[in-house]
Amino acid sequence: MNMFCYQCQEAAKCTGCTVRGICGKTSDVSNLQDLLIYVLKGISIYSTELKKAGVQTPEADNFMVDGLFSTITNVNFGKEYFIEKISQALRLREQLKDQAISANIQIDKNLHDAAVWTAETPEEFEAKSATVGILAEENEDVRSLKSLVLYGVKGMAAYAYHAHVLGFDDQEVYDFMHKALAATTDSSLTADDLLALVMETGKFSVQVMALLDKANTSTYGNPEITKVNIGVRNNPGILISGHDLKDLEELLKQTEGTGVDVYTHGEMLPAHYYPAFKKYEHFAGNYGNSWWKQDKEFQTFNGPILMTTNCLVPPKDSYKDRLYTTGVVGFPGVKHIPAKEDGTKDFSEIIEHAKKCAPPTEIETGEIVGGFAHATVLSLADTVVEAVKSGKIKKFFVMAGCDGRMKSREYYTEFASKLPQDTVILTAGCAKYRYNKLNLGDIDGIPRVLDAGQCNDSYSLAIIALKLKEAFGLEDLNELPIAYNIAWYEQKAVTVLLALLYLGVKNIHLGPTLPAFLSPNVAKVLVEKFGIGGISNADDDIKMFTA
Ligand code: FSO
Ligand code: SF4
Repeated sequence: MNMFCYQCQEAAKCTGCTVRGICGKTSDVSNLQDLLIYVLKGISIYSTELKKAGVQTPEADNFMVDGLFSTITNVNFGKEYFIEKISQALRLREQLKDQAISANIQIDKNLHDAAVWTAETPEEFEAKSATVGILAEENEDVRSLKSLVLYGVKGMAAYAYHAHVLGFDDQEVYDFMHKALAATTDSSLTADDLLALVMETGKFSVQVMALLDKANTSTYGNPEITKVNIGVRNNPGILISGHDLKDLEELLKQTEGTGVDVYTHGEMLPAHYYPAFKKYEHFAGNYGNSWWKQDKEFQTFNGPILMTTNCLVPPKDSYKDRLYTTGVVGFPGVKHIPAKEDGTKDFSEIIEHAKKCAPPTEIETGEIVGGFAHATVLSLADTVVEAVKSGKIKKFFVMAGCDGRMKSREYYTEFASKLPQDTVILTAGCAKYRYNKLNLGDIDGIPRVLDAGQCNDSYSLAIIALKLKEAFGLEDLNELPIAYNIAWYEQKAVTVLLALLYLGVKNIHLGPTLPAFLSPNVAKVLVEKFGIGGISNADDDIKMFTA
């Protein structure tokens, strides 16, 4: 075994990637990611102690967020990147240790190795990296619970990162993330303690999603119902993908008046719903589909592509020289646009590059409709409640989450198209591309697919459910006519799942496969306590959900 990673839905054989990632991550990078997480745990041990003594650690907070985010699936594939990050992490950890000593904080003599191990050379890093992955935890249930916490915290880091770049921070969230990382080094914790920590991760997942929602809506306005063009224009264009709205804002400003259009790809589609971006004439539309189709769609786009976050796929030579990364994203040999001292970015190189390229090749035409985040849906609440009371809407299906390349995900297209006409799909995340072009019609003007936005906006779906509970005067969320059939892929989906569990949502179905990191015992607890289930086939599942 060269590596071990089982953090995403595409884990090899539904157990884990051991030679090379299905995602394209090499074994040395996978191991170095494990080592970075390991040193981050050491940082969190000191940071948590400092915080207990009333000393805040802002540098460690930001470093932890960036570090965790960079290890999420399809974010960063760079060996050099992780070697540099580990060096920085070791230096930061020593600074925190010195800070703790000078603040007279009593440091445990038997500190975990993550807080004391040190090295300097890449060779030493590589040697250590092969020993610190998740398999170092021998008990499979403990390993499973710690994985749930770690992956939940990784997803939280992505949300916290996006909020932070917009100037929104929540100290409680950072404190919890450190506490959770430090706790995963504590061998005295029982399975019950860890289960409690999993639930607490859900609590702070809700909190960080609320923070990001506030950051996005107070910076860019509440998403509005919007028709997005999926065809192309005749100018050269830049394609922006990933989830970072701040990057998009800067790109739109810098491209204004240059004759270069800006198109969204994948998870950037919902940016069109924000009032702040509608004023840009050259914000041309959405090109293509979800992340895994980028190997074909980046090719036919013809112009440069800016990847702001996941999901990056190892690029093909046919467009690699047109690909740019920014933020925590990276791939060896791909040009990276760093942030300047003041946090802004200079995209002029991409803009000049675009001017030399042909306009995008048209791959489809038409429009898709979205913008049904909580403010819009709640403004339609009376119509929605009336439609439910009159029986025109029998059931809502939350089909949020991620898309992926597995053939078994065709299930979601079939499921959506076979759902009875008196049902409405609530979606968010790139999972929507499996059914957002099916023209499923509407019910009294309410589209049958309501897109709340990015996976980051799944929070909206929780708010909608909570408000509907209120509107119907119900005691329990689970009495609502809402079923949850969620497609997952990477670690942000774990965060969303834990948030829903924390809010008390039961009977969530997860697919296309259950996480490889759920041990049989942990899966049993999730089934018994929360009614978590998998999927079978579209016909039987529709019968089961509508029974
Ligand atoms: Fe998709 Fe990728 Fe948004 Fe994920 S683009 S899969 S959950 O990283 O982030 O929905
Ligand atoms: Fe495998 Fe997923 Fe890990 Fe990549 S992120 S190595 S595909 S489990």
